[in-house]
Amino acid sequence: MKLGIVGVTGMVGRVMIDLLEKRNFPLKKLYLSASNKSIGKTIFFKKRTYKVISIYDLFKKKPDIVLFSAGSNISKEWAKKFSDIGSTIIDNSSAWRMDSEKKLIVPEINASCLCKKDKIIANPNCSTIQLVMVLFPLHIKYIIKRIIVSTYQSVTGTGKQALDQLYQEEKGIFSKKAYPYPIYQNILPHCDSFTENKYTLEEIKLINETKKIMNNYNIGITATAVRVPVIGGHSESVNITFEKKPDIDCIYKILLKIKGIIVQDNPKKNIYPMPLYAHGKDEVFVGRIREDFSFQNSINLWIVADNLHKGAATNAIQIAEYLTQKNYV
Ligand code: 11C
Repeated sequence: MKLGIVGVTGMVGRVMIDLLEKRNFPLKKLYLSASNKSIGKTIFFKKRTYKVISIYDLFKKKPDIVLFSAGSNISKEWAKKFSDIGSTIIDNSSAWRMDSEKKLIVPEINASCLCKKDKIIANPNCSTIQLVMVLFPLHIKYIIKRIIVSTYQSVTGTGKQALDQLYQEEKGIFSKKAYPYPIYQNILPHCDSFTENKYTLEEIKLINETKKIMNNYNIGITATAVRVPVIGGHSESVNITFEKKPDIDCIYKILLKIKGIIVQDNPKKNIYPMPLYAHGKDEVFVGRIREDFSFQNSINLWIVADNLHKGAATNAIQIAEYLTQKNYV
């Protein structure tokens, strides 16, 4: 397998490298590419050094799989060029997610819809992935009618500049590098840009991508996405209304069986998911599972995951692993 990464020096790209090594992904060749300012930098992988190359040079290598994580402009410009020469692209940007001809994949839910012909595959937004991981198995059992989700998102979702802003503000240096206001000791009800309808793009992604992955456009979803001064992962408070009456014990049993989900829910011992513990992990953590006594057939729960892991790099590499196992590349 000849695999390339576009955007290797970004926060997600770095995690991709770590995971390829940790998961012992079957590689014959690895090509690492990034923007002009990073060309020539050295990256360690399995005790070897790799030089960062340009996307043009990566293109010339004709990789079998390319993991794109360099923003939607680069994906729009390059993904088709790569697919035309036979590469399969797993794209971590929003460029292709809502394209009706491209599949939006969370392997635990819908990898089985992939086939050899899929040359550009979209990796969902981080806050969507952790949400659907928990929602989908519950939807199969009880049929979801409506979801109200409020997110508490790590600054790592914005990128290195946001992390710098947080660290600088901790030292008393205010620079507005990534956000219009301080993020240290503050929270911003604002992730990504605002749209005409007063929702942010992050909220719209959560709504549209969830429906597409669950292949159900009847579910009502509303979202408020909030940035918090946290680095370990995204958290989500979720209120779910089902068609059928849910049983809390049964919900535990369902979620305990899902690979990739860890239930952390013991109020007597103060056990619940937190970004501090999700940090660096590949799983999605769920807890605070309880009945909503104010509305019929409804529950509340709390989901946390490291947005750079399952929310981005882990999910992309799981897709690559699936394609490899199925001989689709
Ligand atoms: C955030 N979810 O936390 C975003 C980052 O569409 O892949 C990822 C944006 C995307 O700000």
